[in-house]
Amino acid sequence: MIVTHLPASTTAEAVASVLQRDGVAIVDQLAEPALMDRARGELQPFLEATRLGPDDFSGRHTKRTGGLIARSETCRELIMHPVVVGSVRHVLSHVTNFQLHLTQIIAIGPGEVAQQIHRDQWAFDFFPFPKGYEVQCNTLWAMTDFTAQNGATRVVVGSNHFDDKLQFTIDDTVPAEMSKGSVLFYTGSTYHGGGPNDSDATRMGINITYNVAWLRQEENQYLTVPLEIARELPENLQRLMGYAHGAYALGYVDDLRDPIEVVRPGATKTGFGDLERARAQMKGNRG
Ligand SMILES: O=C(O)CCC(=O)C(=O)O
Ligand SMILES: [Fe+2]
Repeated sequence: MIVTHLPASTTAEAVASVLQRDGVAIVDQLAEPALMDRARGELQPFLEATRLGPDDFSGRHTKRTGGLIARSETCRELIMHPVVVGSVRHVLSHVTNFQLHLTQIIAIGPGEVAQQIHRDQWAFDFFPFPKGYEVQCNTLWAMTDFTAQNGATRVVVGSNHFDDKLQFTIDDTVPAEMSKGSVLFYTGSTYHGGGPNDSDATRMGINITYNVAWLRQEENQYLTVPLEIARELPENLQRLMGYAHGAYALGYVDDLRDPIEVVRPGATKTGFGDLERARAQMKGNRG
């Protein structure tokens, strides 16, 4: 059981095809290490102000700092990275639209123990989605190197094909080791968990996840990113945050208006026409 590594020159199709097979893939060095340092610099004050996790699942030696769109311009680049968005589009191509699910630094401190092995899609109240129906596609960017010793994410390769609600121990997993600037992809159905940190330094990752737009987001983007900031963002990022229809009738504003109009007045004439364009575009991109 090994995690497949792809080079930074990979295509979204290649990532999606490994994800279809294994539920997990790493793209090496997709970002320059300097970009990860820049993100870290922007986020340092927020990290320092973050409290340790309140329970075993969050991790009592782990800090989780969110709101990355508002707090870090560099993270916006990671969120919109074409290889990532392209891969997500493939993995979630069975739905009308997808959206940003959460943005969070996960800083696993020395002494942290292994997190319970889980599927991220259990967040949806443990709904038993049909096998093969992915509702989530996740990324975890390495802000430091990820090693077996410092808490690299533990994964069960191929577990996207397994039954639901299984229990695993760390011995059933392998560490997703990667260098700073690399990114781990894993689907919502893939069993995984944060690794134990037996080193004396903090393992830092940026977790950016995407889900089908007919489900609720983990991080509430509308309330996390102040409207003054949301209004200034690029249109494709606004749409990804959720200022878009989730499906034909989902998420409209008052008189069937497209939510994009709230942050970008005049962006569309009619809500549904825009959705049709988005659909056609998605089909074209898939083609
Ligand atoms: O930080 C990690 O390596 C993974 C954490 C995780 O899986 C989670 O919090 O859901
Ligand atoms: Fe997880």
